[in-house]
Amino acid sequence: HESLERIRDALANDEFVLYYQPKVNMATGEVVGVEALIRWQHPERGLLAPAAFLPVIQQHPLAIELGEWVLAKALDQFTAWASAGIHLPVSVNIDAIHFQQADFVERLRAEIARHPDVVSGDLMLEVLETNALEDVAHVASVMKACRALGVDFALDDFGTGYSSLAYLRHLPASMLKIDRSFVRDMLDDPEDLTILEGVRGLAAAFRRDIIAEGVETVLHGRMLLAMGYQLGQGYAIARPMPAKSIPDWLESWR
Ligand code: G
Ligand code: G
Ligand code: NA
Ligand code: MN
Repeated sequence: HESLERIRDALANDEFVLYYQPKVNMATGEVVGVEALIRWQHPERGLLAPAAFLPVIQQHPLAIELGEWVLAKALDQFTAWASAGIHLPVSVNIDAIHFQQADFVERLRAEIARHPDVVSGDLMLEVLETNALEDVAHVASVMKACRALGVDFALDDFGTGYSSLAYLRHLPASMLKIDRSFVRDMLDDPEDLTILEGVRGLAAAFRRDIIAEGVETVLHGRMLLAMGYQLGQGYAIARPMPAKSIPDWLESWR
């Protein structure tokens, strides 16, 4: 693990990069958006995954700074694609510490205003349902204010937290991302299959969209489709890739 100070320097030195992983409608083939995933282009250690540095800053104010960098970068990229005639809604992972930031909604509003191509439905924020959403009423009101800006939320890794059902009940997130652990083992484990079926039913009952992450093989995709999961993300569709690779991927996917 890297130190907090080193991560601060990396932000100042512009060593972070965003990769993008497509999300598709597996029934129609439509590309519904991309998820921005941070990487650290470390001068000595090479390309580092988030697990190597995000845990160090979790719940630290630096996570807010990094989150704002990610948001700005992702919206810049959205705008660059839009200018090239490619409309790709983008989702960004945010640390729950943003909900403790008094001016979060105002700063989000300003960032969106800096990107006039971004309209309602173009930006989604993915929130891990496991970390620090304890004050559900407060988080719900912040989410509501963001939704008024046209920003949607996804509950990430859905089903792994202690309070999944309370979050589903109380948070105005339009999307559930069923955790990839359930998807990974669905072909061998009937209990995971049951969970996938149950969560799909819950999503339908609560009128939320649902996406399966970790779609690693075509067989996973076929099974998911048969179970009523239309949206998917995973290695069988596309790996996370640099922004510059997206146009070629779109071409090959068509
Ligand atoms: O890209 P990878 O699968 O290694 O990501 C691992 C984890 O890191 C995932 O849970 C993902 O949600 C999280 N993650 C990726 N990029 C970001 C980011 O920009 N901000 C935050 N807070 N989490 C991220
Ligand atoms: O949910 P979360 O944001 O943590 O997940 C995003 C991470 O999952 C990305 O960093 C990406 O590298 C990883 N990922 C994406 N698709 C797959 C997949 O099909 N299988 C596995 N094992 N990991 C995946
Ligand atoms: Na995510
Ligand atoms: Mn996830």
